[in-house]
Amino acid sequence: MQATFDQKAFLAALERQRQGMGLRPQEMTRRQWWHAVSAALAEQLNRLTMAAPAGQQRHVNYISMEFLIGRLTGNNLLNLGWLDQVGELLQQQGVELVDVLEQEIDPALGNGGLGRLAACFLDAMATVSQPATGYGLNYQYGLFRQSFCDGAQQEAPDSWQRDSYPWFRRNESLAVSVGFGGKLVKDAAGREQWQPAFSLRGEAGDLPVTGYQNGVVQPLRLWQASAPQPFDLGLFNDGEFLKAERQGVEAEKLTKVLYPNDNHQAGKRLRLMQQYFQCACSVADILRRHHAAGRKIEALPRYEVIQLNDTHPTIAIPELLRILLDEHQLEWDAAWSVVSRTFAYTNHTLMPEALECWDEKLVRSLLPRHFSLIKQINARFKKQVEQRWPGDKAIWEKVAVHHGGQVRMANLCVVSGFAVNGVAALHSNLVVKDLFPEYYELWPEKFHNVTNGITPRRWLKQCNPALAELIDSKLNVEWATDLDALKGLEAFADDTRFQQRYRQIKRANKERLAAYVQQTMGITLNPEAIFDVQIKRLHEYKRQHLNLLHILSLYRQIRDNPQLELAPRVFLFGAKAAPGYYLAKNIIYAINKVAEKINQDPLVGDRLKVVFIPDYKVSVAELIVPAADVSEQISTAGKEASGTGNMKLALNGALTVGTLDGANVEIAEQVGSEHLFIFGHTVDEVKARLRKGYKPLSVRKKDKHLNSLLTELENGFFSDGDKEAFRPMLDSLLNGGDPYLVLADFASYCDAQRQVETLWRDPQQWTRSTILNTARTGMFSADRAIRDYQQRIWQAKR
Ligand code: 26W
Repeated sequence: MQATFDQKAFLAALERQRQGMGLRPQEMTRRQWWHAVSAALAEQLNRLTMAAPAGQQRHVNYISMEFLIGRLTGNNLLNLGWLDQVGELLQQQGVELVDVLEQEIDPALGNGGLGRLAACFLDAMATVSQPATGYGLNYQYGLFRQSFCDGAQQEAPDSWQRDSYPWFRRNESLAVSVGFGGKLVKDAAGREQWQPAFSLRGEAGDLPVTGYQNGVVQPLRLWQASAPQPFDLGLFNDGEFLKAERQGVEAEKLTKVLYPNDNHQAGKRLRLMQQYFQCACSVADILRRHHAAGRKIEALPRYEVIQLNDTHPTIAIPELLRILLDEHQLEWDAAWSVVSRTFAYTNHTLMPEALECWDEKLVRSLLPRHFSLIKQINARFKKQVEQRWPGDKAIWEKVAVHHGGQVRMANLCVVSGFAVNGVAALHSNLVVKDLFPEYYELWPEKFHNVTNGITPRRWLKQCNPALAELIDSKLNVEWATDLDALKGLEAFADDTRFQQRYRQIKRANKERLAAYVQQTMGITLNPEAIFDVQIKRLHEYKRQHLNLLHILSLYRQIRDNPQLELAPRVFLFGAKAAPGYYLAKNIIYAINKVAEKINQDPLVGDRLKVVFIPDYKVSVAELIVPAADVSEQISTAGKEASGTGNMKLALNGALTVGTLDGANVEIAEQVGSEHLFIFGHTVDEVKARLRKGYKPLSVRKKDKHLNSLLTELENGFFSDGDKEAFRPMLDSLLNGGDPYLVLADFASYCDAQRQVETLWRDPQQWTRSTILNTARTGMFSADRAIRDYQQRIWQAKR
């Protein structure tokens, strides 16, 4: 049931907002309009807030350190079905809604894929009426803002102004107190009790998650740290004023900033504090709801499931155990039974440097009781392992939760949870075969695959309204909630008029992007060119430098043969590198320096353009995705768990150039391998090649063309004679063993790119393939992913 729009109430609320600003309508800036409209809408939502009906379903508590939600105002209007009405009301006041929506600063409370997935899943859970609460942190600074200075990445803090963000609904009564540090003491009965050294206060700010035109609104509850209130009078009176004051400072720091690392654990104390703070607040909140419903603590798993978005919230496991044992006085077996039926864990990466391990000294000093419980879990598990593999030390060393002075969070999740899943078919197989083979032997029933998905509301209807309308005109179904219905477009793949409309829409989207690039970067793009797009975090395994080598190859060919006929191509990049990831920043620098040279070389003309769009974020993705012709998904096979940009781009009619990695495999299965360009070593071939002793220098030696490209990077041709400019990147490729097989995949990649060029020259066939991509990517709806979670994990009979 769609929520009805109360025009009168909305206008009154808008008027109150305006009066609060003390301005006349014509005096208001567009930013002020955005604020007023959003606040007025938030007020309307608060009045009609309706959770999904509980029924028999377990309530899902989705805990994630990151929610990369993107702008909310436009998305909420779309989901509520109020876009047109609000647009008209504003027009009557001489204000354009699209301009107003552009004013919103992206809430960038995430790094990349994992955070964006969490946002898509909240949207889908509300849409399929899966009762759910998202739990995260309310960072004062989201992911840094990126700019380029002479081609090098510069970072600036992202002050997104959470304190005045109009969508927050703050609720004092939900505040939680969270302890840290201190020591363990024995109570009268000889049980261990935790005496924290100090505590912080967690305040809840809820953002509304709206289902698609079904009246459902559920909270994304973000915790913000503050000093315990009222001011700790006890300490004050004891003369420990300074200590109390220090707590205030710590509190300030705790939720100040999102760690900008993606796929790399730094092991910082403050990060562990963030993790525990978030988990303690969230578990307390879940239990508060459970008790308020008058339910017994032992019944928790019947009503609640806690889904851990990677291992970042793992500490919630010993936290729940602690509460059951120490506060509810349950015996171990009873407490363990509750815990081990409540938690499910999603793995999002196999990269060894991303698997979280915490130094036991850190855990013990910050969370002594939790550390003690982890040791007990470990000791009990050891008995099980000893029974299954008597005397096998090697296996124990692999599967232990606590070993060699480290606490391994992924192992804790697998041992304590009832389900573990990977995020694409290939990835889930590798989770079982390479990461957790012994656990799979012990508990095969715990392991699942749930292929990722994206919300078609934001990633088609909102970002590509013209295509959405074209689809509406052909399909008589609500495809936005039934994305498989896009199959109906297959019938139009060869229809000349439909093809023409599809091409026109792509063309208009490319013009819109070109205007943005012109305005923000002063670079003119030819919308006739192939828009070849690689948008994702910058990481060696994602191989933006492989893309770069291909660009260099085209440039070399043009200079060798100035008459060369090339389909004009614009290479577009969008990517942030973690500030401490030196090599990744060097790759950005290299792409920018090459871009400079190529873009100003008159010999090149319109044939090549290279553009690194600064400050890539959700709102920029919404511009790029509908404008892409080619989608670069070129990770080393086995390294990209799933990818979700690949899905967004395919759905919007870009053709994939990709390795057989992550969800690319399933995209190829769905759309048919003749409608994308697969290249490169497969997972097994990668393994075999590395086993045999891969020598990048011998690849270079055998390939004269590749050699000439590398030489030009080395000799300063692209860097005003600076021969050191790209040293880190070149060193890793040539002297560092090229661990991601960039050189090994180069030839095959160039082959695939030649096929792209060939198909592009046949516009009918190209368009046919793009239409089939849109028609056949329905399974990548986040709604399907959520239903898979329901069937396989959350609501499965045990
Ligand atoms: C502790 C540092 C750290 C930070 C973030 C380690 C790992 C991460 C994330 C798990 C990295 C990440 O975002 N992984 C991506 O998750 C997406 C959603 O499942 C997948 O589509 C991507 O393939 C995967 O790289």
